[in-house]
Amino acid sequence: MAPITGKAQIPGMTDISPTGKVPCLVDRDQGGLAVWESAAITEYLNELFPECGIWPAQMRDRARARALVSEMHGGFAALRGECPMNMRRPPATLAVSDACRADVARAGALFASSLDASGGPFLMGKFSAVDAFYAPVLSRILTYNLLDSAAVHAFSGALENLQAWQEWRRAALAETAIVAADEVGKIPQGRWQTPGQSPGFHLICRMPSCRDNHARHVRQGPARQPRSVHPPAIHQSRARSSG
Ligand SMILES: N[C@@H](CCC(=O)N[C@@H](CS)C(=O)NCC(=O)O)C(=O)O
Repeated sequence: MAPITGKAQIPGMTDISPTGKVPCLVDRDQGGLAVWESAAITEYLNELFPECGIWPAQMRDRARARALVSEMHGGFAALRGECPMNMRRPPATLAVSDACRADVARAGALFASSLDASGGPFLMGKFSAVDAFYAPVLSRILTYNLLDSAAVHAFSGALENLQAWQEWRRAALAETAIVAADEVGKIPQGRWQTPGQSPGFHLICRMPSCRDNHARHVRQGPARQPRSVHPPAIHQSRARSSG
């Protein structure tokens, strides 16, 4: 496991992944071909293993699956910005913005409509790329107690039964590095922020991936309830449990 500290901080990282980010697949069978960006990796794996059902078999289902994956890839900005995936965080409610609540409502609705349409247990019936893309969304919903619905329970039940999910979770729990910027909602005394609690100060996160949060905290000013609290900028190694 290599700690991710941003492309400026890991010597050689951009030699592997041009953006300095993960995921990046390197195919040694193709002379070390690098494929970065999760959507491109998905298509590459589908070309290599067409029999694996990465996309559904029917054209109509593939169209819907690709739309859902594109929506996830380019959307859910508020949820992703405010609620970093953090499998080690004890589940606890986080006060989030209206935009984040809208993202969660949309995720809940698409879980419900997809499970209804497909009959489950996964979003397109059988496990597919759609589930892989929405697993981090589901993880955030569970970690921050953002939505309790039948569809969330059904989807989490299906994912948690997967060996891949269990291995992912085991690996995340085994990580020892603390990514300070991702410890959202934890106030300095070590207590978790709960709705209605205000730590009474604003901390500015200078991590590169959190510039949006920085702007929002500054704009909100001290009179308003902070949506989330990031510890101060700490230039330490970053280890991601997810994308
Ligand atoms: N659009 C890219 C997003 C890649 C991305 O943002 N990766 C994050 C982890 S989820 C990362 O590597 N961040 C590096 C860092 O924050 O230092 C994709 O879908 O693959």
